[in-house]
Amino acid sequence: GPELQDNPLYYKTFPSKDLHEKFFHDVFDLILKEAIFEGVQRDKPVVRFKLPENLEKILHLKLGKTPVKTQEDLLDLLKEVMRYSVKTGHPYFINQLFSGLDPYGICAEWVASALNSSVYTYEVAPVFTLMELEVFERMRDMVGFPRGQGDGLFCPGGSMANGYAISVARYRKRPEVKERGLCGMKEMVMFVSEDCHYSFKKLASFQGLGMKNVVGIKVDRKGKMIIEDLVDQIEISLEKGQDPFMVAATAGTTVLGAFDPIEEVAKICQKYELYLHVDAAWGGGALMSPKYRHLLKGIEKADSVTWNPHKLLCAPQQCSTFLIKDSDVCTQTHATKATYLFQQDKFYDAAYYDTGDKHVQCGRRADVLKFWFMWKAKGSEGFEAHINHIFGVAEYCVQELKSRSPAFQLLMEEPECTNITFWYIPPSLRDMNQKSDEFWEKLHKVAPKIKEAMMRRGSMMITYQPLRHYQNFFRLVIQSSEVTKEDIKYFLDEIESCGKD
Ligand code: ABU
Repeated sequence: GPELQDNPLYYKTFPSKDLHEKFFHDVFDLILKEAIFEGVQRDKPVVRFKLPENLEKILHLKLGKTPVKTQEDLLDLLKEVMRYSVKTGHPYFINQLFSGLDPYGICAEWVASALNSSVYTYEVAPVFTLMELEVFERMRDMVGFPRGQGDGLFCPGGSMANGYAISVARYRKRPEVKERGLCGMKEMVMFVSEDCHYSFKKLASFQGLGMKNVVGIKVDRKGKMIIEDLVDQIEISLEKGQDPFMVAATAGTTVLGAFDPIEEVAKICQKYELYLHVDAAWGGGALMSPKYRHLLKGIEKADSVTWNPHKLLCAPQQCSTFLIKDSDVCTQTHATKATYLFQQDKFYDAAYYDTGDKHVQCGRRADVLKFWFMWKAKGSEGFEAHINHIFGVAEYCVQELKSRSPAFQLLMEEPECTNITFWYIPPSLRDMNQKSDEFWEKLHKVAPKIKEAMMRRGSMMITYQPLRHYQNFFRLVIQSSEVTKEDIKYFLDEIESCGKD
C-alpha cells in the first residue's frame, strides 16, 4: 500500500473514506476471523503462551517518532495482538469469572466505541442516559426493591461498586465525613465474610477507613457467613467503643461460589441499625432464573447490591453495576457540583438527567449499551435459559467428578453456583494417607504444574488457588452457554493427561 507518511491525512484524528474505509473493513474481517469465529474453535489454542522475555522479542511494541510504513503493517500489528492474546471467548477458557463471546453484546460494544460517548450529562449522552434509567429500573425489579425504586451506577468493575457501597454507607452514618474527613472520629467498622472479595479491604484502605476495620466473619463448611460470629463481632466492636456501620454479605463468593444467608444477615442489620450491602457481582445473574433465584433469598432487603452482568450473564467486559434502594444518597454522598459540567441553569432538568455528579468517575463509557442490547435480543427469558443451561452443566460436572474418584476429589460436594472446586490426585499420591501433612504438601504442588502444562499446550485454561486451610485446588467456572457436557469430559481428561506422574 501507499506509505502512510506520504498521505497528507495520515496524522488526522478523523476517519477519511479514502484512507480508512478499506482499513476498517480489513480490521473487521480480521476480528471475525481471529477473535470471533475461527480463533475460538475447539481445535484452535486458547493461548499461544510465551514467557515475557520471549513474547517481547516477537511483538513489535517499541514506539518511535515516525509512523509505520503502511496500513498493511498496522494490520500485521493487530494480527500479532490477536494471535498472542488469550481467547477468553474460547469454550476452553474456564479460568476466570468471565468468559464467552455474546454476539449482540460485542456488536453493541463496537457501537459504543464508535460513538465514543461519556455518560455524565444528558447533553452529551442523551440516549445512554435514558437507557441507563431503564436498565437500572429493570435490574432493581429483578432484585426485588419495592416498585423497582432507587438509583444505579455503572462502575469500572465490581470492586468499585463495592467501594460505592462503603462510601454511601459511611455517608449515611456520618454525613459530616464528606466535608470534614475522618479526623478525630471513632473507628468506623464493617463486617464481611472471610471469603468475601478482596475489594472490600482495598476500598476501605483507599477511603481511609483502614483494612483492619474490615472484620472477616467466619464461614461454615459451605463457605457461608456464620451468623453467630457476625453477632459476636458486632458486639465486640461496640464494646471496644468503635462505630460499626455496615455489613456486606456475598451472593456467590469468588472461589467457592457460596451464598451468604442474606435474610438472616438482614435481621442482624436491622437490629443493630447497620447498612446492608450484598456483593452479588458473581451470583447476581441467578436472579434471572426462577429456578435459581432462591439462592439470593432476602436480597430485596439490602440497601444496595453489586451485580456484574459481565460475569454470569456473559456481557462483554466491563459491565458492573451498583444498585441502591435510596434514590438520592449517591448524589448526596458524591456530588461536588462542578459548574463547568453540571450547570443547573440548563434548558432541561439537569438535576435529574445529568447523572455524572453522583459518580466518583468523571469520564465514563456507555457500558449500558451492551447489556441493554443483549436484553433486547434475548429478553429476560433468554437470560433465564442461559442461567438454567450453565447451572445444569455445572451439576453434570459435579457428577462427572464424583464418578472419576479417586483421580478427582471435590472440595465442595454440593456447590451452589457454577464454580466447581476440586483436587486432581495423581496416581503416585493415591495410596498416601490423606491425613498426613506430606500428602497435602505434595498435592499443593500438583495444580500449578498441571496449569503450566496446559498453558504451554494452549489446550485449556483453568485457575487454581489455596483458600484458608485448603491447599491448592482447581476452580472450574462455567458461565458460557457454549460449554457442553462433552467439554466437561475434555477438561477432566486434559487435567489427567497434563497431570500424569
Ligand atoms: N473480581 C473477581 C474476578 C476474579 C476471578 O475471576 O476470579
